[in-house]
Amino acid sequence: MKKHSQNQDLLQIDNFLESNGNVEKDSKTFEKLMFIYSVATKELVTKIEILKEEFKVFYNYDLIDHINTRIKKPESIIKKMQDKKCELTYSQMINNIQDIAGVRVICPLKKDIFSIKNLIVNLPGIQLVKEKDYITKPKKSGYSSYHLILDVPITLSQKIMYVRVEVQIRTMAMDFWASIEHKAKYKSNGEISKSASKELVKYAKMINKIDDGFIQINS
Ligand code: 0O2
Repeated sequence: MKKHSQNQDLLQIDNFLESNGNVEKDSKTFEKLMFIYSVATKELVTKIEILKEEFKVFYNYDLIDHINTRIKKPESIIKKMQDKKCELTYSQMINNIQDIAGVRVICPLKKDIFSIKNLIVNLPGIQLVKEKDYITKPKKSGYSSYHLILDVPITLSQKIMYVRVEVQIRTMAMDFWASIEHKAKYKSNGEISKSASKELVKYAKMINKIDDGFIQINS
């Protein structure tokens, strides 16, 4: 069977998307594209919510604590395109920015991250594009999370199309760290001091120990 790709699908809707047109954040085209990305997050979140409920009802198990979604802000999309040295066209945006639609799945225990990941990639219709395991190998910053880049099918009145969504899966403790670190970076315009970075790496390691300890307590 022919594999769908979000790029083909989105770039083909030329009746409203001039794919080589310049990205203009206040335009109708931008608004329509963001709508399509938001539909994809809704479709995926509904499926993940059902998995969460299924584990609760059938196994009395809290596999997932909660799920967040966000659509990347226009300014952040444009900044990321500039950082990646992309031309500011819609086709470049669709092809190069993988996390316009973002879903975050937060779970109590570290061991469940891999189960959740397997459940998500095996959802019917979902296509796995790329995965990044920052759990087994955290980033230099200390950041720990499992990332999936997926193509998610959505149904509009005229057609089914595949839309790219980034999923981040991590524990509540890892999420706490990521949120504090993100705020610290934001406050200092992305540049945190060497000593603060060192502290953050130290805290990330402590959080990893706590996550391992929680698995022992719960086994
Ligand atoms: P925001 O504000 O969350 O939107 P790629 O093109 O996919 O190869 P990218 O997107 O840098 O490159 O991939 P990566 O490293 O997987 O990062 C994707 C997202 O993960 C980031 O999006 C962050 O949300 C999160 N992330 C990655 N590294 C860190 C980190 O060190 N600290 C924190 N707090 N989050 C991180 P954005 O666009 O950077 O940011």
